[in-house]
Amino acid sequence: MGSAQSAAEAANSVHSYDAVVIGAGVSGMYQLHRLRELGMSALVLEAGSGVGGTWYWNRYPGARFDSESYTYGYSWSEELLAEWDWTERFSSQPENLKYLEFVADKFELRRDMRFDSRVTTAHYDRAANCWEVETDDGFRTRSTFLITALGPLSIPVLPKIDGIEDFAGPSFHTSNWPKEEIDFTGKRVAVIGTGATAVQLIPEVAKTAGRLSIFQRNPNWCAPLHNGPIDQAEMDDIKTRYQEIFETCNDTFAGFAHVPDRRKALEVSAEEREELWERLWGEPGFGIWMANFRDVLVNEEANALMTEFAATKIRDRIDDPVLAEKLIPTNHGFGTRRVPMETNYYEVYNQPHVELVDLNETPIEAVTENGIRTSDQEREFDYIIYATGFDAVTGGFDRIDVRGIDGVRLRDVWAAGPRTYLGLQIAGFPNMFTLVGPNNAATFCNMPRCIEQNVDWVTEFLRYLQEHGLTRAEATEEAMDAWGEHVVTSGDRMLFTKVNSWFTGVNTNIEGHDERRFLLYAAGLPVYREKADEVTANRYEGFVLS
Ligand code: NA7
Repeated sequence: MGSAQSAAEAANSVHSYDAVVIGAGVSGMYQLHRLRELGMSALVLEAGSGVGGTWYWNRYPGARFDSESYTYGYSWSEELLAEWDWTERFSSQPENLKYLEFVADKFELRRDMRFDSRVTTAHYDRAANCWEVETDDGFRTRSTFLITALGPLSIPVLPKIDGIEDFAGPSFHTSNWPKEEIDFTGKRVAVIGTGATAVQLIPEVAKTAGRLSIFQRNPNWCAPLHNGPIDQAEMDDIKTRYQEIFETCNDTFAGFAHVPDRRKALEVSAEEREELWERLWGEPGFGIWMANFRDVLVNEEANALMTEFAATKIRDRIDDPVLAEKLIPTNHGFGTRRVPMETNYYEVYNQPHVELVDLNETPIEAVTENGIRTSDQEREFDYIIYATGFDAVTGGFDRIDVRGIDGVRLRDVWAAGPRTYLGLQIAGFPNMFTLVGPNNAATFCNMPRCIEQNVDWVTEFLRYLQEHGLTRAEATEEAMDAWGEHVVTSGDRMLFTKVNSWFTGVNTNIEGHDERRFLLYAAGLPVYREKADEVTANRYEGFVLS
């Protein structure tokens, strides 16, 4: 075939839309729904074979919400709220995926979605004012607007360990968990990592595994989830209170239903501290993190007291005192990294078939054909599970060749850390909107609450452009600088900005990710919303529109 002919064929096969959305998770699904309201033609490109994003990929046993289920669902359809019943306070992955599939069916979302389509390139064509997007199977689109809904934790990362590919048995990252059920009965299983994912997974695997070895580099401060069923009477009651529930969430720092205590730990008596902490420790969900005294996450002294309380709780549950100390973090205070929520996590370590391998004492030297070799011995395994986390927040962007005006690469613009305006737009990349982008409140949030804010804001912006006959919107460098400054100054007081974790972009498994970069937004949802609404009220100040 001549090259002229193939070029012509390729050009013919470019599909045109008003907007292309990348990702069919919680954000992409809602964004599509709202684009239709604007009368825009839109297509969602999704790497997976179905909708659901996080809940499509993370199928490991034990995967569930840490948000109360009824605070996680979409709030924008009365009908949907009336029709869907949650069966557990913290719903499990299969039910969450079923919910999102139910939404996709109900609003016929799939007809404007293309699955098994991993986007590889997104280039802005200045002359035509459009985005050209290509997927890994050569499908090409052109659209005026590009909306990324990539998810902040969608790029799983394997550890940098020699010999990973040498292991002869099955091994996988928790986020690439196979669709078929795995029977661990009597099997020798290794889990590497002890973050929020591992803490959900480990008690489930321990139920049937013959031997379970947990490879821990650093322990985390885990708190009890206290999950339980929601019966019909309670669900009926929740339905009458939805409006109030969502209002509460939208008024809190991170979109949860847990309202912070107005007092400071350092200003009350030891008895009053103990009283609140005991109560929150006994209550379901993130209350112990989000409804704590208001100085616990910002003042080191207050944090140290809370940290000691949490340490006592761990010691109480571990039979072997030496082992208990290994499970108590010493490199960060309570709540300064993501608090994993647990169900019988600590009790697992009291069981004879479970072993903690402390990698500070005996580091991993290599994965071998039969198992894992640490500095003291080689253990054989039937399965190796990597619960080693993600290339957080910017990872999804880095995997796509995104180029703006004059072919400038987003990767280069963000080389020293992400720069955005409102976490939603970037100078030099006109008409590209980044839902749950870096430095956006949605990165540290009960996700759907912030996602709805993001999507609604972008939708209203697009409506404004439509109504004013405008087709191009681009943040200015100055607006981006000012936002960056606000992100840093408002985040500075939070203790979690001083700790290495995915919040601060530190990942020893990724080249160049050893310095802290601030990926989140730490002034909270209400401040974020106010700032975003101000921009709207001031006719999109900080953007150049044409
Ligand atoms: P996290 O929270 O990033 O945890 C990853 C875990 O894997 C953590 O314990 C890491 O230890 C460990 N890890 C990473 N690399 C290695 C190597 N090379 N060797 C040993 N151990 C390693 O990811 P999760 O999936 O648990 O949770 C992510 C989010 O998903 C969570 O915050 C929720 O919002 C949902 P480290 O502490 O770095 O020493």
